[in-house]
Amino acid sequence: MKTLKHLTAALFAALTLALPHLSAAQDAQPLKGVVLDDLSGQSIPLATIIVTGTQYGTAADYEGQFELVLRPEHHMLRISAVGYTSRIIHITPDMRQGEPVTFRLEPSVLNVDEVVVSGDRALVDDPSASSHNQNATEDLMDRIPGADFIQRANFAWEPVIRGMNGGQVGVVIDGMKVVGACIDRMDPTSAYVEVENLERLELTKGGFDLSMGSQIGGTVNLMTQRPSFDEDPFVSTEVGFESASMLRRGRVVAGMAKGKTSVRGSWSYRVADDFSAGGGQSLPGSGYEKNNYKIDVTRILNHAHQLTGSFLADNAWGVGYPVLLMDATLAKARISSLTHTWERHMTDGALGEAETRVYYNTVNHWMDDYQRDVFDRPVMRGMYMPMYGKTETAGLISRWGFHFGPSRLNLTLDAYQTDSFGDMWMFSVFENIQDMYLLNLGDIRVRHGAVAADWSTPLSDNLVGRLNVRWDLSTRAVLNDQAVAILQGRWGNEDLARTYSFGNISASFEYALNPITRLRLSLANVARLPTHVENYGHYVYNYVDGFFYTGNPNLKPERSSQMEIGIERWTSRYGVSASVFGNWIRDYIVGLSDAGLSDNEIYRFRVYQNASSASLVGFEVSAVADIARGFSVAATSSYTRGQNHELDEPMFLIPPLSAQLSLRYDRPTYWAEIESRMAMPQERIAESIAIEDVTDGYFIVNARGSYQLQESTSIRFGIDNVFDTF
Ligand SMILES: [Cu+2]
Repeated sequence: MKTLKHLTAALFAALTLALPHLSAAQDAQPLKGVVLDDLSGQSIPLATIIVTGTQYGTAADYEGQFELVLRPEHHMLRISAVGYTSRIIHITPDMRQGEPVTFRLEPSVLNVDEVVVSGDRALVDDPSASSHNQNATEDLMDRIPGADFIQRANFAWEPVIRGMNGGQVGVVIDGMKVVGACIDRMDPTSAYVEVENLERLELTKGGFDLSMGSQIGGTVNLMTQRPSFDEDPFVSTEVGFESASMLRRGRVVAGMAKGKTSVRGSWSYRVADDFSAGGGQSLPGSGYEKNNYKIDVTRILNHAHQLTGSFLADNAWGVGYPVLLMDATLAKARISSLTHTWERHMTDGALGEAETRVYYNTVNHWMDDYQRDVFDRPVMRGMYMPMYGKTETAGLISRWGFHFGPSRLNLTLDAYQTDSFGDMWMFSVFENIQDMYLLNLGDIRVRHGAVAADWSTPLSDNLVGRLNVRWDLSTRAVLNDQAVAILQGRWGNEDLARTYSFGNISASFEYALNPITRLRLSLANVARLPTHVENYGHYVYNYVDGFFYTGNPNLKPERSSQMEIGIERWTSRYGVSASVFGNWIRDYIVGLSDAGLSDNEIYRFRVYQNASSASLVGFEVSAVADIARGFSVAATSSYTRGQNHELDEPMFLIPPLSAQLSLRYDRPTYWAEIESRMAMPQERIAESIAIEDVTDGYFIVNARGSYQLQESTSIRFGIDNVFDTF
């Protein structure tokens, strides 16, 4: 019985079928190429070359050379390498005649973690590359040192980057803002995207990249798949099972191209029961059910112009949130966009590429506690509280890339408007207590416009500089009269509308000590805006501290000065990368007790305020080495220490020191991996601002493998948490 329980806590398997596979061989002409550093002219070893939208590709050798067999028609290749900005390049027939073509990549200067979803064998040399169990979008970020999650349920985890979360971290989908509709943050933006929707994920730690938004903690950009013109009509299916929550899932992806039009569609479904946390302990009420579909149509207008229409729908229902007072009955997102891309071929002219996207999305969220025992809980006893939330966002994001000799300038225009609404009922189970209606977010309208410039240029033979500047203008107002009356009751009869205007700047320098070793220094002075809930929320229950929160229209933006020093060294046998960072936050937005309202045992109130300051310091280190033919070992570790100076105590929700170590064996048709993950106990806890507990450390072992049964069928399997540790 013990053994059976042990196994049911851990097994997973997935079977992928792809029919028919990419037939590259017909009338094939090989493309010969060499990948070089745009600034130094040195070859870049082990770059990855993938036909966009497919799993088909190759890797360059240590001299940067590669050969790829391609069909005669249209081709878009994505070339990427660790430490460089990926490039998508249009391959024309004349590039395939004879001489190797030179492809140049620019050093990213910033520390960007890129996780490629398709062609998962490609980036094995990057220790954070995710080639394992891709059940959900979270799995793609799981191995990146410095990235953690707040897990309130069995899915829809909220990303935490270097101890920063919520409004401090920007999560966008293809650069688009999608604002969660749950005031309890059950629905981070990443919850609305499934793995089969994605081509890759880019994660930047800290406030150094300002092209996606002004934030102080980091950016996650979920970049979705586009239709490809390089494949025969295809259908790919995958089914998976995971015993820890009896997860059953299925995916279908299909695509075809005809002439100048290409279509790609995907559909997936997942259902899970209660999750077993290890040690035979099941978490009651943690199941969920979800589906997702996406369709994209691309039309080539001429050799340089393309138009893509996209629609994504995501539905999750019956989602149990064991950590919260409530469960989500239904969470729906509808995301649509129209994108125009323009690309000049290779060399001539200053303007290299331009992309403009208009978008519109809605998120609806229903939650309640009808499944909970409301008689026996300390907060809101004897009260059912169904809640509803909705956001509607329309926006435009436009990027322009210019080349001036070896220098490069990217300009971004980012504008959007979001309307948010949230309300709740309180139905008492006792006859003598009246029902109550609460407006948590009374039609909050946020209008936001920003311009950003990103300039990189060589400063000497060995030194590259990158400068990011961004200016944001945001207006926000409460449109619902009832909500205006409530907030004016707390804040006085003044106008509640606010306008924020502020600038951000970051600079990075990368110094090549020698061709394989690079040092990086990044500096930033950036700010993030209060969220609409922090400005105008009313009676918002915060699960972290158990207080009800009132928004504060008078909040100042949270400002951060930060610095990061990094080193990277990549050779043919091993790679090492390490960073240390410091982050000083002023006007740190936290909940402090509300003088305007009195607490009692059941209802305790706080208001968002700017605390004086907080600071975070930490490090990340990762290394990978080829130890023998086919064998490689990878290790990562990260640590963050946060201190709230106003209260002179640790910041809350800071992850402990953690590490991973994995041994991998790779052959052309199969791979196997054994991985250990560990975390130290977290004893630095916030006791006055939150009610945190000391958490224990843990050590778990995972084993995984994949085997290609035939050309178009593969099976992936594994045991997570082999020793079934709680
Ligand atoms: Cu919710």
